[in-house]
Amino acid sequence: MSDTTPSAEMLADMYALAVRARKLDERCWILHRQGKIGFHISGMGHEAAQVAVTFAMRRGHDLLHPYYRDLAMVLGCGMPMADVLLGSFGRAGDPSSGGRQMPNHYCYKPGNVFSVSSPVGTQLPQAAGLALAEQLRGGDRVVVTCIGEGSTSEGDFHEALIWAGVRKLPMVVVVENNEYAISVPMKLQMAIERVSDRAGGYGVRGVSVDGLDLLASYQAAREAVDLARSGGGTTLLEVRVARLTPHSSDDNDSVYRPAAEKAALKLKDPLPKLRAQLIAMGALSEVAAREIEERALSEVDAAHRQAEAAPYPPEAWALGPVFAGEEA
Ligand SMILES: Cc1ncc(C[n+]2csc(CCOP(=O)(O)OP(=O)(O)O)c2C)c(N)n1
Ligand SMILES: [Mg+2]
Repeated sequence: MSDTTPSAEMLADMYALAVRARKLDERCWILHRQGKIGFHISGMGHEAAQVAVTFAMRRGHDLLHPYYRDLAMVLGCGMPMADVLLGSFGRAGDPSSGGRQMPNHYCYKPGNVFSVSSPVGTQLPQAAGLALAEQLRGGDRVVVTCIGEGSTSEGDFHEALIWAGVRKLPMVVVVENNEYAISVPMKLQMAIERVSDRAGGYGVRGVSVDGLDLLASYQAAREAVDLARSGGGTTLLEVRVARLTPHSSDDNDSVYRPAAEKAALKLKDPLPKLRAQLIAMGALSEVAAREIEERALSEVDAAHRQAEAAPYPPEAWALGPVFAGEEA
């Protein structure tokens, strides 16, 4: 057993984070179908990998530049559920944008979570810039940034990875490979089997791991974060996950995803597997698991009530402020 093996207490905390993300995610789909929120994009199927990466970070110290599926990561970095839902409901108190961004464009300054931008891939050069700044300052913070496999075809990815390799930046680039970019399957996105095979071309370390397996993902993420902190440079960490939902609330995946493939997705859900694994290991009892699940649901209910009752932004906010210092 390596010294990075999580304790039973930490495993229970990891399960709790995965469950909190799942319950909130499920509530958002319900709210969307009820016509109460305008949009939702899901992290379902990505949670084990996201929890693993979050726990590998020094949360509140390291920096996270996430993408739209990273619900478990932003919750793990301290973003309250109510803040997430204030964004979903487009309310004035939304910390990401005062209710003017699309939902799931997370930002949480107290947890060092940088703002998600809609054009995919833009977080990569921004994260490389943060990592370069940290390196120049002589700090020990690691920058973790996440991206879907489809978005690694963007020039932004290429440019960021070049910098990462040349400057040995203290960064981990997590590629959440769910094998689809909206409707485009992986074999039409790239002519390689593993996204991590791209790493060598930039002079960075490339690792692929089963992102449905929390323990394997945690070991891989810890190695990558520790290496980055100790001056060993960037790792491109590919976590092989499953997109359990359509691309977003506004997508119909039945038109491009074979029915048999969709049916098989249930078997890929990382949460029941994690639950059974932790109980078998003795890290969780059935009662403790149920308590975690009930607590998460109560937290979602409270956040839901709070966000739905919150006021909308004033009309004038629609015209500003967009830039710092600008008045509405
Ligand atoms: C520059 C840019 N091009 C296209 C889009 C539209 N778009 C939004 S998400 C997405 C798919 C991204 O797929 P992937 O990177 O695999 O992430 P996933 O959604 O599968 O997690 C696309 C094409 C966009 N937002 N930005
Ligand atoms: Mg994808």
